[in-house]
Amino acid sequence: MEPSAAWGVRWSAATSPMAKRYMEVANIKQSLVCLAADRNTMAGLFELMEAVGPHVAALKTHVDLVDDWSPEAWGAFCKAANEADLLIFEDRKFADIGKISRSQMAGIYDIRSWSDLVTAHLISGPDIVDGLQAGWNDVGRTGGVLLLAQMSSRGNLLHPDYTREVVEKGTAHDGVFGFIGNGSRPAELATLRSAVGEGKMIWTPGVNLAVGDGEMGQRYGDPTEAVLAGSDCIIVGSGIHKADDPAAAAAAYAEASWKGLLQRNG
Ligand code: S5P
Repeated sequence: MEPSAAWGVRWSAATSPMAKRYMEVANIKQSLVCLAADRNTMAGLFELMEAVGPHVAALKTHVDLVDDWSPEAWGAFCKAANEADLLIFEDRKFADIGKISRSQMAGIYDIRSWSDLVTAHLISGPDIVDGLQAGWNDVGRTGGVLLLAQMSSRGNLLHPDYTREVVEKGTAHDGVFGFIGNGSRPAELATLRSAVGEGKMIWTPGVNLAVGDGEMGQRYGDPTEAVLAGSDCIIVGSGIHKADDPAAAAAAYAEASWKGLLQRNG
């Protein structure tokens, strides 16, 4: 199937090269799954990626939770991710002023040199997006920012008025790839999608085939319902990496997400 047929209006409306790249990979793998690779050893990360790479379209990392991190091991990990056709998304949740965010793209982890996408809060104002873009620009690379418009955790402070302002500012900025929405609440997600329109991505954590409450205030909704409500990518962590058979779990999430996309555009 052509990506334009699978993605419908999103294919023509979301014109950023990174969005097109994601939609193409998702189409080839028939998977709208981003693996939240929340393992804290390099060996665990390699093992996970090897098992689930064919079933997922992107890889989300938290570079600062790895116990035995080294630049060499991380370089090899990112190379393997690129070879598995995965966009690399560092979920750093930047929140500082523009110039500091730019500097934080460098430092020991040098996020600007290997990430394709990063998350940011817009709490400090829109210059953070320019700061992050300057970070990629400093090493001759391009990337996209996912702004947190909603969160999946209970009691979070991203209230509807805040969400509305994030969407207003984010949709107008070329450096913004899209938004993080709350995958655990399809109704909230549908509201977010109508505010965002068709031109930007919405990626959603808080998704699990076992709907309900997770650890420490996490909440989970159904993957297919999230896609039907307007999500373009389901971010799945423990549903895959804590499964007895991560490859089979990843395939099940891929199928649930792909079914949702075909139904949404059918
Ligand atoms: O609102 C949010 C935003 C994010 S990016 N809620 C989240 O859970 N996340 C991330 O998604 C979180 O940092 C974690 O890496 C992943 C969810 O993991 P799971 O194990 O609950 O599926």
